[in-house]
Amino acid sequence: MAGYELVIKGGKVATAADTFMADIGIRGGKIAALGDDLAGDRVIDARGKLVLPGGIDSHVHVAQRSGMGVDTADDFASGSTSAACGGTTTIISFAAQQRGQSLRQVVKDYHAKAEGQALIDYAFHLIISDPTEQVMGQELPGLIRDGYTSFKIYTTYDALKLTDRQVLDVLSLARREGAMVMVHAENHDIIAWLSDKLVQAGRMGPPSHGIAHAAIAEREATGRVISMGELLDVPLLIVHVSGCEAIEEIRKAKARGLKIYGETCPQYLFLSAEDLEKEGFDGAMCMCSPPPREAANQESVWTGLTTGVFDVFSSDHAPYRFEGPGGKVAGMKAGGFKKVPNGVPGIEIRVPMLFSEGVLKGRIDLNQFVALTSTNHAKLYGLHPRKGTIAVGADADIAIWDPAIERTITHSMLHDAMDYTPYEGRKVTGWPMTVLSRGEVVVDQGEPVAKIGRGQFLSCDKPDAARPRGHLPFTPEIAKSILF
Ligand code: DUC
Ligand code: ZN
Ligand code: ZN
Repeated sequence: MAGYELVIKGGKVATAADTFMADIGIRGGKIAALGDDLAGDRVIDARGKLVLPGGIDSHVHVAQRSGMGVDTADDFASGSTSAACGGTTTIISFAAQQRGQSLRQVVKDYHAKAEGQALIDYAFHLIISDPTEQVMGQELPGLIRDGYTSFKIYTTYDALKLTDRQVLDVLSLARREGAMVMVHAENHDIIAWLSDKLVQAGRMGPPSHGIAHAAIAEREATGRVISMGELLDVPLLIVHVSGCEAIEEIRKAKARGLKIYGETCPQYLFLSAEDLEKEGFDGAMCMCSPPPREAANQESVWTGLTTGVFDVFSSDHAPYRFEGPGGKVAGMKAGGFKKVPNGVPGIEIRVPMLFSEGVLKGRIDLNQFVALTSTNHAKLYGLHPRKGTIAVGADADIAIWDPAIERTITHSMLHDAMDYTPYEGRKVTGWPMTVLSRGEVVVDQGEPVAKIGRGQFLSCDKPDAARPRGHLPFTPEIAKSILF
């Protein structure tokens, strides 16, 4: 069969491994051929353009209620539309358990929020805050087998924090079932102690958030969970890593051969502690956890990206509005920095900002860029090779980039439901002007053109990346009695 439903012609194609000139033939929503002179019913002229796998953003919060009871501004419709307009074709968001809730019910309720709402495909991670016997004995193993193969745990936040003993329970379950464990690693008591002291001293402003969430607290918890992962031989992914101290813990663990993965985000490259010091309440726009560090730290994050300490670059899009009920200003007025919802938006600017500052400025090459924004996410979370690459048989999730277009980021050009962007006024070069999801053009000339609700739920395989190394610090007999 020669003809294709759609051919993307004459573009420069890049994957995580290679860059080459090719036409792409698409049939039935999948990539059917890569070659020269392909003919199709419809043609997209990609001469002078870059043709890349659609981004995968494996850390986004949409249609989620925070521990403080604040709803994200974005639901699946606005969040997925904004993602697509920034070149992302798959998002993975969180079905978040609050204590006392059945995990099965949480997943069911979260599906109801997503059903018929997404523009692009989506999968779920789980958040485990209450590892009861029912959850650990039945619900979680069942959900992992049903395609929810990754979950996030926290070492901080009163409403979410697990004890070290609970972390070990969860890790041993992940090992047995083959799930990927993501960790929010900050030392809870250091943060709580510093916060209380700062409040007692009357230091209620956004900068105190950065001081309380000390880089040392991040380093300590990162090192601690890595030790627990090593003890039980369980791969771990440390999410939203901000400080050079935690980066160093991950680097050392990788150098010792441990399967420890790292994620960082735009806010740690493009924001700094100085942004928390802005006039009035404006500093609250840049409050997230962990917080942006001092400007010099940004270079360590770049080095982590260029040297492979970081496997994935995600947005950690946590869209809490600035104004209005539940917003950041209301939080500041109600009780200062401790009452401000944590998080910054970034789902639409994630890939373009990394392209502009990373690829065009020569810090990372195009193939590293594709790996960090797409391929590695698919591999770490069991979506590869269906997602995250340009190969025969993969879904035709493709972003066609104009590498020379210059744009100035303003909130008004973005498609989320927020009321600000912390990146207002930043100039970028390069933007994914045409985006396809399963062969359908969902973004044309930078604007959404497809129907909300076409996005499909993706069940995830158990990722190879989550398989233990087989190096336990116990004899096989002891391991058997401890772990199975
Ligand atoms: N952790 C996240 O992953 N996102 C937003 C806030 C937080 O603490
Ligand atoms: Zn977190
Ligand atoms: Zn997050």
